[in-house]
Amino acid sequence: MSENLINRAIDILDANFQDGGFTIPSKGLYPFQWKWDSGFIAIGFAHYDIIKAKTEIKTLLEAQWDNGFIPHIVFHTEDDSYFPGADFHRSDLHSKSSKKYRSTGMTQPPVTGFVLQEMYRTAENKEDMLHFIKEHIDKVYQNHIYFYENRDPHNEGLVYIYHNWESGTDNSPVWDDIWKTMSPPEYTFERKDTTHVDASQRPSKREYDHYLHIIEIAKEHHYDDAKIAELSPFLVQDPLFNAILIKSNEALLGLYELIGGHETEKEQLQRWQEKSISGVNSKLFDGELGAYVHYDLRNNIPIRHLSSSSFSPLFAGIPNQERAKVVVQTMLDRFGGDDKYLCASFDPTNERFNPRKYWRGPVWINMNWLLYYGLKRYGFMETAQRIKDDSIELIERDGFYEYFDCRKDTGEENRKGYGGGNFSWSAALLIDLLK
Ligand code: 2M8
Repeated sequence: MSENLINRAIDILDANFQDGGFTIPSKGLYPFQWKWDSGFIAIGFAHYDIIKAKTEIKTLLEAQWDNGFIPHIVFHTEDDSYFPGADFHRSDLHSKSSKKYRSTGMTQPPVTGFVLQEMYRTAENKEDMLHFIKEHIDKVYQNHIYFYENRDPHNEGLVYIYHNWESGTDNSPVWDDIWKTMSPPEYTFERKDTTHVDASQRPSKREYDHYLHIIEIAKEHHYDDAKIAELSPFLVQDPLFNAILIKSNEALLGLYELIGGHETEKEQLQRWQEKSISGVNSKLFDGELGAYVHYDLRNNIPIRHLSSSSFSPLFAGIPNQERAKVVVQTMLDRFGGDDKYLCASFDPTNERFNPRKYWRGPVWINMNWLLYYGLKRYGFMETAQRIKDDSIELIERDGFYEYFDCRKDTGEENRKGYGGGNFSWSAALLIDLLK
C-alpha cells in the first residue's frame, strides 16, 4: 500500500518538475517556483532523485538578490495563467534585485537552511551532498543576514513580514483584524485562481484588494525595507516565520560545524539563536491561550488567535519541555477532538473557522510535517504518530490535494480534499513521512 502511494507521489513530483530546473506547486493554479514550496519539494526529491533535489535548490538560490533577499515567487517563464504576475510585482524597481530572473518583491518562510540539513540527512552519498552544501550554504547565511539587518527594526530578535503572502498562510483569519484597519481602493483585475479552483475555497475579491494595496505601497517606495517598515499597513511578527528562521539558524550552525572553520558565522548564528528564541518566548507566547500568537507590529497589539502556526515553535525547539507540554495540550484540547483530523490551520472553536476555505481551517500537509517533527523532538510520540497517520489517511482517501477538511464527518458530501490537485509539497512530504 505505502509503496503504491509513494509511487503516485513520485509521479506527481516528476510531472511537476520543469525543464528550467524547478518544480511548480500545482499545474494550472501555480505555474512558477515558490520559495517555501521549493524547499519542501527538495526534501521529497532527496529520497529518490538527488539530482533533482539539488537542482531545485540551486535554481532557487540563483534568483537571490544582491542584498541576500530570496523572493517568494521566481517567474522563470512567461505565463499569464497566474495573477498577479511579474508585470504587477515589478522586482526591477529594487536596485539590488536579480538581473536574471523576474520575481516578486516579497519573501516567504526561510526554509532553505533546514532543507539543506534534511537533504544531508537523507542523501546516501554524504560526501557529494556535503560538497553541494559547501557551495551553497553561504547564500543561505546571507539570506539570514538580510532578515536580521532589515526586518528587525527594534532589535528584538524577531523579524517581521510585511505581507500576508510572506507568511505562507495567505488568508488566515489572523489577518482579519488588520484588514479592518485598512481601506484599499476597489481594484479592477482579473483573478486567475478562481478559474482553477472553486471560489468558495479561495480568498475573497475584497481580500485581494488588501493584498494588492500593500504591494502598491511597497512598489511606490521601490521595495525599500526601511520605507516598508515605516509605512506598510501590514507589519507582523509571525510565530511560524520566526520558528522557521530559528530552525534554519540551528541547521546552518550544525552544517558549518560539519564543514569546519567558519567561526565568525557560527558565533553570529549562536547570537541570533539566543536572542530570537528568547524573543519568541517572551513576546509571542500567550499564557492564557497556552500557545504562541502573532504580533501586529504596526498597531502594537498581539493578535490573540490560535492557528497551526501557534504550535510551530515546537519544530525549532523554542519552548522548554514544560511549556511544550502546555502547547501540545492546547493543540489537543482545541484542535484534536476525536471527530477531527489533526491539525486544522485555524482554531475550529472560533467563529472565523471555515473547514473548506484555504488557510481558514483546512489541514495542510506542510504544517503537519513541521508539527510531526516538532512533537517528536519533545518526545510526544503518540500525538506525533497521530498527526502522521492523519496526513497519510487524508491523502490516501482523497488524493494529493493542496488542503483537506479536518472534520471526520462533514455531514454533507464526504469529500475532504480541496484546492489544487496533484500538489507538489503534499507529494514530497508524504514521501518523507513514509520513507
Ligand atoms: C499559496 O499562495 C499563493 C501566493 O503566494 C497564491 O495563493 O497565489 C499559499 O498556500 C502559499 O503558502 C504557497 O506557497 C503558494 C504555492 O503553493 O500558494
